[in-house]
Amino acid sequence: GYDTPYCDGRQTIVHLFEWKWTDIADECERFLGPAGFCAVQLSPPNEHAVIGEDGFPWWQRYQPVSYKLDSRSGTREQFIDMVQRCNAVQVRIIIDAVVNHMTGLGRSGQGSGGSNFNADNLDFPGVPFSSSDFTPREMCPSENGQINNYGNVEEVRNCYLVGLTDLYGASDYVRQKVADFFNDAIDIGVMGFRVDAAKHMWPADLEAIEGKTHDLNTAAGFPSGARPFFYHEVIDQGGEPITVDEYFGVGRTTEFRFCKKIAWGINDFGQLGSIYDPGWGMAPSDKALVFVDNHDNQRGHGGAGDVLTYKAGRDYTMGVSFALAHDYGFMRIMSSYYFDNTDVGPPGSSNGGNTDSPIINGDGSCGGGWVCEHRWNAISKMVGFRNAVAGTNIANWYQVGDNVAFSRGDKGFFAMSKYGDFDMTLQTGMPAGSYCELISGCANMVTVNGDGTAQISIHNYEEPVFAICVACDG
Ligand code: ARE
Ligand code: CA
Repeated sequence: GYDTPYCDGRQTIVHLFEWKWTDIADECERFLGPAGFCAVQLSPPNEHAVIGEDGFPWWQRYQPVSYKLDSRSGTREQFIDMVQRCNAVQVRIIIDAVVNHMTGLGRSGQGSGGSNFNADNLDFPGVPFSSSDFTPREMCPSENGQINNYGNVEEVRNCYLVGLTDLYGASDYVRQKVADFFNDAIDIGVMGFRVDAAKHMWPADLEAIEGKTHDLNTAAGFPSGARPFFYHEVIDQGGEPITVDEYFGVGRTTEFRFCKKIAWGINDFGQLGSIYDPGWGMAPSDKALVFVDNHDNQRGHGGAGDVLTYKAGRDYTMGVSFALAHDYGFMRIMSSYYFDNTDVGPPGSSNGGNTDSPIINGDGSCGGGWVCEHRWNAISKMVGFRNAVAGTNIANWYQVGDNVAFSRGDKGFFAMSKYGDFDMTLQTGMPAGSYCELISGCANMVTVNGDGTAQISIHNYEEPVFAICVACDG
């Protein structure tokens, strides 16, 4: 099905937001492969508007001009090289696919790949798309042609999202052009797609597009007959008529309630026990793509409010570590650049020039304006933990006050103490033995007794997290 990633058991996607392809290829080889990441989610790889008057913001990438693989992150040649080098170290590539719309009204000129376009004339010769490929005006019930009311399903799917020219997904020609774009990427060796603004597309149109896609490329190491992996950006926090379950037939859905649940749970550990709340309509585990924050809600765009970001420091470490230890959903980690201005693009981009590469410091952290949450010590170690305990469920739950602990079957045990001060003998559910504590890099060893109990100690304010597992390399 479309909800299955092919990662040889690896369990975590990292969104390398606005990274260049050459840097991603390096990062796959020097870090992501060895650390056990499943895949990288890219910023949109296709040709986009270049919006100098707003300082070349990150969001220009969400205004497509054509499906040429030529973007701020790099050329088609660099894209192919990245896919091959990442696949070679078992790290798969996932495209951020912006296929609900083209650029915003009022925009014209040349895109990042040199194609001309004129949005007001609905003219995108680089595809080509022309006026008949956009949703007919009479199908949009709103007065100004824009989405104003999220309570009206026709409006959400047939009108213009923040002025973005809306593609007519019922048209076979449009479906084929989108499928051609997907197939080009699949044939290069890409594993899957995050479908941007999928809430604004009819599920039947997505199903038709997916039906036209190739199987994954066996030459890139995928099993024969494997279908591409899809997750759909559907912001459903209750209270609107469009719900995530409408998309379960076409892949996974982004679960935005998880972001809030994690933020609330870190604030009050008493709420950590109900992170997955089916009563709130949250997607079941095998349909949910989960994350603590994303590129929108970390900066006050779609679905913001009550989310932890890198700016929360140790609270963020706790939130992401807990999410990685948990058994709910398929996990995506955000990897950001520092920002104050919520429009600003990646380091180096504001003069229109090239994006700066991250600097890798001697201690493994990033510099040059890049946060690299995926390299934070506890977070990267917990990626290994999640792989080691895959397939097990939470057991031996303990939560009292500001401390929480649980096992993952008999494969691993996790604990977290809000103020980094915890000593207790707990049932780990694990086989007797001596285990390396992962977060400390094996500086601390832990003895599990014959009855499964162990003395669990946390004395680290900055990284108040503890993890042991059978079959983790430490
Ligand atoms: C920019 C300018 C606009 C301008 C437009 C067209 O900011 O002022 O009108 O260009 O010229 C991103 C940015 C937008 C940006 C856009 C295009 O966030 O600011 O617009 O790129 O450059 C809704 C959608 C959801 C969407 C969020 C942001 O449902 O799909 O809005 N998220 C995705 C991406 C974004 C991206 C787009 C879609 C567009 O992840 O990065 O936009 O490709 C409630 C509803 C949600 C709604 C939310 C916000 O929570 O439930 O459904 O999310 O409000 O309105
Ligand atoms: Ca639409």
